[in-house]
Amino acid sequence: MNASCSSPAPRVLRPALRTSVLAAAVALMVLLTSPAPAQLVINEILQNPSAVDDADGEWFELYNPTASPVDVDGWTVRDNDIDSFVIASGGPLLAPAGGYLVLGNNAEEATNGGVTVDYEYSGMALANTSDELVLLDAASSEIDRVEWDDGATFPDPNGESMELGKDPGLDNNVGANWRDGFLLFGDGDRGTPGGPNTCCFSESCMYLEVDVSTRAALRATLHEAIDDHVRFPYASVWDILELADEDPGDSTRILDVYKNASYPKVGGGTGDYDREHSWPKSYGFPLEDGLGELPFSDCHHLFLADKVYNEQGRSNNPYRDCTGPGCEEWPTLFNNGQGGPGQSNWKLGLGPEGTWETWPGRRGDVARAILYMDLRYEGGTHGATAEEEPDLIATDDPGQIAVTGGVAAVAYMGLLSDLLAWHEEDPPDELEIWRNEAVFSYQRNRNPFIDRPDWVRCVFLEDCGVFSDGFESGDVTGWSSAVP
Ligand SMILES: [Ca+2]
Ligand SMILES: [Ca+2]
Ligand SMILES: [Ca+2]
Ligand SMILES: [Ca+2]
Repeated sequence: MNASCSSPAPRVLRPALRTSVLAAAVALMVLLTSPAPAQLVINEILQNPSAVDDADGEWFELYNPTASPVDVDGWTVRDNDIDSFVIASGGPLLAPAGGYLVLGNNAEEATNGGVTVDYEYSGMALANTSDELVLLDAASSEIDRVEWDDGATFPDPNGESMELGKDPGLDNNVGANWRDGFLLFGDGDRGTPGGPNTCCFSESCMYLEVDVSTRAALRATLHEAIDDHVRFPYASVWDILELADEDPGDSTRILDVYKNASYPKVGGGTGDYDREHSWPKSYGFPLEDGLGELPFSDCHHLFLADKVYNEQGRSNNPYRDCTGPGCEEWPTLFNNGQGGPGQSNWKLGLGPEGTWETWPGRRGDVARAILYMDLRYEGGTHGATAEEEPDLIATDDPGQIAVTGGVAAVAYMGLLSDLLAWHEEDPPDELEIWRNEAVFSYQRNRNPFIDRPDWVRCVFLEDCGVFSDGFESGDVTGWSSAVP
């Protein structure tokens, strides 16, 4: 599976280079974008099914990006040599406005791998190496074409479809704009026949289907936008975290979350730092392997942390302001323009009754990580692994926070009010934006509260007034003030 949807890779997105690189990326996107939108787009192709024979399970999906339905009755599909068929549906066959049509070589769901086919064709085989799909309208005008190339630039999967990226206007002649299908369908192959594709290359694409009309709609659609991320086994997340937590001053080093110490990258658990679960794994998902691994290895809440600060300092104390006598100081170092005297972590007690007040420079980071976990995990199952997911809830009630002996269906962390205050006190900066991009490039999902800090007020405080950029009225200009 090609897990990365982010382009270009974040390692070239150092903040100093960000503006010029993003400008180049925008220019590249323009080059990759069709000059005029086609009426229909060849959007997904399963040329090589695994669950059933190719003779039963090949299909391709057409997407209608326009605001009107398109009738494809009488249209022709062919390749560059002899394969060809005319769509003869005995009446209108409509690709709905903003919707999809699936054409397959077998419409019988019991034998075609479990895909719902809108039109069954014959006279066309989709080669697993190199082949073409050419779509002609009833007047024989070419509407769209895709030519795949045996893996040279297009994905070359087996048992997974090829999906065009979801970003609007992507040129489907460019192999790099395609990705392997990811979500399970039917009898176990992967793809999204008849529905939206899964891969977003850009931040704005991630939130295209977010509905900000009500708080409930925002929460539900934001959850959908970040759900079903690409899971990496816990043993493999060192690479992701060493990129995400890279020291901005030195790409051979990492910056730890609690001590603000800079350490040389060592690539896997033998150095001065380890992997901190900002949502402690003992609260809901203590198992490293198999059941419960999904939040366990979710890099949006994992931070590289000084081992002593992680294990003897923070431990599994909930996040909250440390007040009253007895708070123990855990100082920070000055690095990356912050930390040092007067910017300390504070600790009191141990376990669910305990307290860990994260230092001012990173308290917003950990707050947004916990808020992400609350939104990302809502129960149900993962769309690509079928693994059960917990419902994680950020709470203000310390009595709800408890060590769970195994994987819990519902688990709590807090304290919500302090996290919301920390979010306001320490808004996203370059360090955290970098981290979000790095994790996105692997997991295919983002922390929306880094991209859109104002959504926190609506989701968690029921304060859904006018957003600063007017997005709720449909205006996406100036989107994400946090990203240049
Ligand atoms: Ca085939
Ligand atoms: Ca699809
Ligand atoms: Ca911060
Ligand atoms: Ca939840």
